Amino acid sequence: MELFDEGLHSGVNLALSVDKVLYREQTDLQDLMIFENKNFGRVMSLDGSVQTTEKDEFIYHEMFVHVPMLAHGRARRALIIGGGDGGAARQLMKYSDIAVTMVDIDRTVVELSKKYMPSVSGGAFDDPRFNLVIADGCKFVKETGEQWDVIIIDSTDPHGPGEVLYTEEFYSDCKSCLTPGGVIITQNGVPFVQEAELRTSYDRLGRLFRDVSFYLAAIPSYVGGVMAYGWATDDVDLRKTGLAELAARYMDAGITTDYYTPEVHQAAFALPLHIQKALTKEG
Ligand code: AG3
Repeated sequence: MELFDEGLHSGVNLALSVDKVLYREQTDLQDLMIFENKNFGRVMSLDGSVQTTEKDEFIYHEMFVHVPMLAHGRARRALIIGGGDGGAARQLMKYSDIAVTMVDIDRTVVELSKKYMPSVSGGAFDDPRFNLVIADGCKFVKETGEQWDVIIIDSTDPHGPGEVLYTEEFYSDCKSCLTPGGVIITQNGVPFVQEAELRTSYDRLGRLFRDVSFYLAAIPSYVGGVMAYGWATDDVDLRKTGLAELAARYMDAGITTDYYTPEVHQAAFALPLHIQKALTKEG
């Protein structure tokens, strides 16, 4: 039996059985593979790291999208950087009054996800409220004069092509693309095995925004424990949005979810002590 052996983190590997290879190619930009696994369904990997699986993508994408959307409460424009599988876009489309721009560097990822994992994007790519831009996200945020209420940085880990999406310059350019009171969410890895990356993001975002924190969710196919989403905004009240208010907004939005609840939203911001300590540790 063929094994997919992730090796993203040194010293701990995720091994998945490859029940069937559906696609494998070195694109101009990255090494892309789609295969079937009996627990996760179809799995997409880029440069040897799991990006999305059919079975657990809802956890990752619901928490990426509904936490900022419902904390913000009046977001009408959302920007996704990366996110080529369309999972974040699908969650955003659950809001009736939304316009979404997604900027991904690799058109192949978008096309293959649509073909082999259609449930992930769930028609979002064909929605009139969705606008796809194939471009370098760094360049895009530097040059666009437009602004968004919620910016979701759905990137790969900070190695290879994704690394630039973790720099202070990029975060600062994103900040210029935020409407007042807007919020940026980042994919920040699994703190237990990527503690240094957590701290780096905390420092970089902390120099730019009044309120910087993280929230957590366990994504079964991201090995090593819970993963952290970065949270950055100048509106210090957003993170404190109360449970009753979140519940009212969730009801009003009329969306359905399988992981997200207002209670999970609030609880996700409670950081275990070892993570809090990691954030204040000296460089
Ligand atoms: N975004 C997250 C990739 C994380 C990979 N990390 C890992 N395997 N531990 C990819 C795009 C999902 N929409």
